[in-house]
Amino acid sequence: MAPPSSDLKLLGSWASSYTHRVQLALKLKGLAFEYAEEDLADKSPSLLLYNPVYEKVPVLLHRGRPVLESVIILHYLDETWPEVPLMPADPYDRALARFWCHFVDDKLGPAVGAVFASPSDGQAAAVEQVHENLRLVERELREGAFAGRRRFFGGDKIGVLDIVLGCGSYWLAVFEEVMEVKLVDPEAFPLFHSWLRDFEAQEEVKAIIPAIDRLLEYARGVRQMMLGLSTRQQ
Ligand SMILES: N[C@@H](CCC(=O)N[C@@H](CS)C(=O)NCC(=O)O)C(=O)O
Repeated sequence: MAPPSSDLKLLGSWASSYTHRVQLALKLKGLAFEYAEEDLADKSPSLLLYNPVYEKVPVLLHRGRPVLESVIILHYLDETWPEVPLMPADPYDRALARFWCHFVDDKLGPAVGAVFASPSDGQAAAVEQVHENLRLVERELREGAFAGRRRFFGGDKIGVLDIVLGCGSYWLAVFEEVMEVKLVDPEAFPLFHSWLRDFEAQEEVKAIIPAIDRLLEYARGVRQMMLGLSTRQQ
């Protein structure tokens, strides 16, 4: 049963893919929630109170108690409201989903972030790191753990790994444009590419991901700031 909206409150940031993970999970589960936009340059007392360790969004408050870290929040939601499951039923499939969620945050995400932060002379190496990680995903989809999977990693419906891998993957297209690089060549990564297009076409996902123009403007601003900082440091 969906809780009354006062039960769930999300502290988030509009451009944060970690926040989008939680928003998407809440939407897929049909859970009403209150949303508070955080200014990450001027964090609210609530954010500092509820996440004093990392001081980061997202923070989910359930009846006033904070749940922290996007993937932990997804698991919490799944355990508390299991009616629309995000985790696979089989323990081995659950272990796989957890492992690849970890891979997204531990390897793929940082590699994508490094492209965005790279100076022009380090860009090619940073792009190669992303390709190396995408090759790993493509191989799993073609002949590894996810060969023969149904439409999504979660089966016919979006699951936890779709959420974790998919929320953030739209930054690939944003960084391609801002940095003038090719990150997801459909010919090199056909299975990943078609999975991503399918994920992004889902109504629930379209409702969460901000407009590309807004993301582009934001990314260009951050890139300018980074370039300004790096020239000042020279
Ligand atoms: N591992 C965290 C990462 C969250 C994260 O990096 N949040 C960023 C926004 S995208 C943030 O709050 N940054 C503020 C800061 O670093 O001061 C999660 O999965 O929730």
